[in-house]
Amino acid sequence: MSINYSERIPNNVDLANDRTLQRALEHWQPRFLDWWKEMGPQDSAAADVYLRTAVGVDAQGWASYGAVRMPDYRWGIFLADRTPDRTIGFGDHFGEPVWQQVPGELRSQFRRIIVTQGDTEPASVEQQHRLGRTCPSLYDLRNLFQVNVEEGRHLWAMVYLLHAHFGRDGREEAEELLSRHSGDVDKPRILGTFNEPISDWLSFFMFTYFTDRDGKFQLKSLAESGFDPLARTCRFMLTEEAHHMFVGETGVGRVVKRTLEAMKEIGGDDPQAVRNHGAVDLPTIQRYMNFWFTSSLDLFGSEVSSNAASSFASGIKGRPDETQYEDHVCGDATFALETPQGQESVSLRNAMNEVMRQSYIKDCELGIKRWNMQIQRAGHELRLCLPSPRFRRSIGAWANVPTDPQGRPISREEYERRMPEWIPGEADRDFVHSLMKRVIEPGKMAGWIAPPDRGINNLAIDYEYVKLN
Ligand code: BYC
Repeated sequence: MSINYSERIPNNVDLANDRTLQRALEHWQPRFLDWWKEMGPQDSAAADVYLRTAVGVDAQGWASYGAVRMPDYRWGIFLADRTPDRTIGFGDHFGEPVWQQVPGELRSQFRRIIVTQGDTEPASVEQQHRLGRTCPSLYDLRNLFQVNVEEGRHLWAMVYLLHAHFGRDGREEAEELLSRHSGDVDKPRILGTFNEPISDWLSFFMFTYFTDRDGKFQLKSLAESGFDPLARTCRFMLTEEAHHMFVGETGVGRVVKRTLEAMKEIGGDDPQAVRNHGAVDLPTIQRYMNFWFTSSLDLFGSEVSSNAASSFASGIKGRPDETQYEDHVCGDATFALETPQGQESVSLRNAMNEVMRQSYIKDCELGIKRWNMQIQRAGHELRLCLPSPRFRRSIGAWANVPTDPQGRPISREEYERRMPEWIPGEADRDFVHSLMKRVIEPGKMAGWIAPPDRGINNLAIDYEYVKLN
């Protein structure tokens, strides 16, 4: 079904024919807009931004580009088209027809997962609230705003499911999604990473590389769900998510590129000299990577999880790209797990979080390889690398086990003493913050980041992507 933009809430779910649901969502809409005004991107209300808006959900022509005032952005409800005769692809209900309504006995589990997913979307907008004030270019400012409006739309996606399928509980949860706030001591966001401040653009690029990639994997696993409306909404969200990871990968790549240019200009790799030259030294980039990667690893939950086992068994949440596996039931399969106590064999269903985490780590490695190729081509020895998944964990078997970044157990005293070598310390943050100066002349870039290879939608890099008015 095509997207109807003539309605107050654009949608392709035939909202006009469900007046109760339409009224409930129209009641939530002003609250969302108030939240956006207060917590969304600062100083953006008067700006015309070159944004991509969905006009259809098919693979070809879903995106249309044009200048939009962000408060007028048409956040709406878009589900990927239905796959006829779709069946459940995993777990105890393997092969049975998918559900168009939530089965009563799975209601609270589904609600918990949809709320957790929904909570991350506004959380990330809140985390990025102030970044516009220090944007390195108009191109980057536009990308930040694009990411923000799409996270806002992803919130709409989950709120639609809550309103349409969970009655009064769902409506209450939708309200709560706007009343928890990132970093709030009394009402924080649900998952750890979404309460970490993102106060500089290096963190923003790391977040979009590592944390949005968790989004990719979680959405892929929910796109397998037996609850068809959830699967369809996640399939469409994934098309938007890809741009966020592009922002992260190219963002970090451009920082590395500028650093390598600076190293060439000064004829050396001394970190302090690189800093004096106005670029971010490679060891600092590594420390930022360590921080956001380890925090994002926790987002997959515990290695051994009865929640994960029951989500898989009951058809709520599969594995990303479930069709790549041969066994979709995993009734008595086992999984070899490395724990601080040694190797343990656990039921595969219980280890589904770890299966996903391992696929995620492989995916993270691809970008690191590309950044290292840049460093190698520039003739330098240093290589960026992902720390061990045992390092600095707060969730799961390795939580609170002191190890070094290679995953070797060490004493707590050494762990605490050496932490500033491994993740950004105050001096690193102060330095990175000192670089964050707003650049808003079309085509100009801040001195710590290289220009992108190309502009948005084949436009020039010096196109005025944001008219600040
Ligand atoms: N922080 O059995 P366990 C995205 C809680 S990102 C705090 O180990 P389970 C995006 C857990 O909630 C993708 N708490 O794990 C990216 C549970 O608490 P309750 C977001 C944590 O349940 C960038 C308890 O520990 N989507 O889209 O198997 C920008 C025991 O849980 C954490 C999803 O996460 C943590 N890191 O799996 C914008 C998908 N980890 O319920 C957007 C939906 C665990 O006992 N969520 N806990 O009070 C899920 O599938 C699961 O909730 C999790 C955890 C994978 C998160």
